Amino acid sequence: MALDLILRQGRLVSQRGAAGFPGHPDSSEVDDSSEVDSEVDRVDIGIEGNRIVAIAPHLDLIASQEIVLNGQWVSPPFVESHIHLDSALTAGEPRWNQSGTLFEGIEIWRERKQALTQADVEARAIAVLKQMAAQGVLFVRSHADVSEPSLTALKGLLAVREQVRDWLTLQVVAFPQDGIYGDAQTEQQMEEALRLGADGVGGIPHYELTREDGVRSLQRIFELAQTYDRLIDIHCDEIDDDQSRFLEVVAALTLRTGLGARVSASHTTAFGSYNNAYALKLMGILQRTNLNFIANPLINITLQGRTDTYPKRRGLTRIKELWQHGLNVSLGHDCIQDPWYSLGTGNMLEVAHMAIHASQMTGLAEINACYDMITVNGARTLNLEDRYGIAVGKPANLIVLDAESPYDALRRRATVTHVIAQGKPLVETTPPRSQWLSRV
Ligand code: 17E
Ligand code: FE2
Repeated sequence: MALDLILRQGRLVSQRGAAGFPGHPDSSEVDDSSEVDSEVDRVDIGIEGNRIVAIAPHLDLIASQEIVLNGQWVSPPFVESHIHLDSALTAGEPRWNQSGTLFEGIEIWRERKQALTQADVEARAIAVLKQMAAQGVLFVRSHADVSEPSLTALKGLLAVREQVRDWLTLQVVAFPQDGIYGDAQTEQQMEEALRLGADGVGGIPHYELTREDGVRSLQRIFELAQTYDRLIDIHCDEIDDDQSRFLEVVAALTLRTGLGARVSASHTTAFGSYNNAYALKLMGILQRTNLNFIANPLINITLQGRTDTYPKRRGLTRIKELWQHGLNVSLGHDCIQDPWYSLGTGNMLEVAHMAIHASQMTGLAEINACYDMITVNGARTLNLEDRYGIAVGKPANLIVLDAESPYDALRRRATVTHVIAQGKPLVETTPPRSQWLSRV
């Protein structure tokens, strides 16, 4: 039998947490003395069509194309669990965010989005997705602002979802940036977005006009998700206010509806400001829910803490403690060059690198957990189930890194040398190499 593609002599680093609960400290991973890569194997990976059909130390088969990896490490692709593709690449339009706050960002975006066209949204979104895929990201969840009656951002991103379908899986969440009850129309626009095919229902309870509106918005979001059978991903408590407590409402609704892992709470930065007595009680409730948590360390650490002088808060949710309590945490960029954040390159290793620093997850098991947060945990957040991972029978999505292990990849933010998307090579990158010219 001739296969379509064989990757020869790749190394698979078995993520021990991945079989059960990824990154869960109940697994042997918490022991910092354990080796990172005790289960390293050199294998050939056979691909037919868009599936992995064989994995073995040596495949005695031929293929139309072979790539020899010489022991390079093969990983499942990166998962971007939270980005706003509709506003990406608009930094400085019409002006720069001078205060650096979430709220000035929302004001600037309100001005910029008046000029949106579907072509403008599509061109910027595709440019960013190509930038990300070139660095190993093949699964992306994007929010699409549905606060404008035209629904241009949403329609643009739904069109992009189809255009990239052969090489990247895009989920689109209907996100009411200005609040569901900020005006009389947004609630209907949310529903229209779901009819048009949005994958998820979004929300922003901490930005609704009152606490009661915030709670009501969450009730409506859960109703809509049940009616239309969609996922939920809420921008929740993205503020340093220790009184912003919508996460407990999300938890209660998740328990009562039984929606569990179909629900994600994004940002939850106020959790970093809650007093420890409340945080401890809340953590116990969260453990009963199966909720997913998405942190955006690059943006959280720059947007939050802006009203503090010194000491200054990090403005990040309790990433380490959520992980220690067995909850699923994944990471996203949130922004790439937009009114909220002018930097960003689409490299998930930068996102995890920031999480390691800002959450002080510097132990080896903790560093490995941060790698899980940009891979397997993200797949869980996106409800990808058996569509993700390297095993016979799964779709052939995988990346090759110029690194020995997750730790090595994160430390050096290593180059992704090969990206294989749905069975076909998509991108190849040669790592930079310095050449010494004298004095050595
Ligand atoms: N909108 C919002 O409410 N929060 C954010 N972090 C971004 C957009 C980027
Ligand atoms: Fe966001």
